[in-house]
Amino acid sequence: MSTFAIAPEATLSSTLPSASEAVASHVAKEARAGLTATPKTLSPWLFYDEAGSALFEQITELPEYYPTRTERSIFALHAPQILREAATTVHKPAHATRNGTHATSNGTSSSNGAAAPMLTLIELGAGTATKTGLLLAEAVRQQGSVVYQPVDVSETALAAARENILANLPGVTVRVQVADYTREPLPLDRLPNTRTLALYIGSSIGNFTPEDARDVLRNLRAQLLPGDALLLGTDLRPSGEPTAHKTEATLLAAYDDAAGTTAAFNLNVLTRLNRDLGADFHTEAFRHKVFWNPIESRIEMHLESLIAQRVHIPANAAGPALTLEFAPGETIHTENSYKFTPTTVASLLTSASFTATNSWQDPHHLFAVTLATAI
Ligand code: AVI
Repeated sequence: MSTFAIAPEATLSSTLPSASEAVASHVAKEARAGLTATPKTLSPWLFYDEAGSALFEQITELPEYYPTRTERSIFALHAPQILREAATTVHKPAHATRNGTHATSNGTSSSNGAAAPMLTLIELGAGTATKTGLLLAEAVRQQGSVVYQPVDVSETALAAARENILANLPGVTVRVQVADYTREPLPLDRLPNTRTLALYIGSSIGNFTPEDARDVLRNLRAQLLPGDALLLGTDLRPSGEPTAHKTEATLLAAYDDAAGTTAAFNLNVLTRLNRDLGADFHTEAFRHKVFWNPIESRIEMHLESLIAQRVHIPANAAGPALTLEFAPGETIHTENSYKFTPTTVASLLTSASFTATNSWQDPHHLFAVTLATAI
């Protein structure tokens, strides 16, 4: 699986390479593997150096990029119900009925009179946790306090998250964890009568192939107990109905905005390779290219070579010097952003031993937030 991770700084000792050396070697390996493949690819985690992370923050504010604000609007409207259901939904496992067939029961609320468990929130790929404030504030309102465990590979983003939450959200205890959530274990703080609610929001799951997305959710599921909950944010596929608000054009605009911010974000990966690996990409000889792939149900981002050209990468720890040949029109495939239907979300969840219990969409069916139970 290609991951979005670097070795966490916290685990490095003086006998091991420094964090920046570890990142550089990871970048070198990824670039070598991707750029010598046919067709050429680069892993999307390479976008997120300092400049790329700042550009992504700008993307989330663009008028065309609806996912961030739409997901936030769903939380603004439904956070009370989402958290109540996450704390109280009881999943009855599959059982034999009288006539011998199997049945499952989803989304029935606890009615045995026992106090609802307290929720502990864990967030995968939390970054600076700007998306999470509404949910945390509601958890404090319902429970009086909440333990929040943001997980991310970036120690600096987590430090910012902790500072921001401590300053603005009294009642939240923050326990940061520097880790690659795609494959590392996620030690959870478990107190009596608590239930874990894992947050995987922002449609980050959409940047994985279906197989890798399943593996990410399976890694999470392995850390949870039956009855724990997952809140998953997914961008929706246009329905294709003639009256639908969301069309292919909505998607293309979101990934090819008029201000050129997404183009700059995409091209920045070449600047990163020039800086980190001493490569000699001429960024002006490439262009940002986006298309909708309806078969795979994904937006694809590419960097298209405008001319026949050669690019050099000097020898490094990952291997000898490379000369890359580009034909005019040849592309480097830099990102997939998968778009879902309620059915594909439900089957992804099932493949990782979760069952969807409820979901919320905005009125224009741009985005979905799905609550699921670990089974
Ligand atoms: C981080 N991820 C969910 C974004 C997306 O929409 O796939 C990354 C992005 N790429 C271009 N614009 C935004």
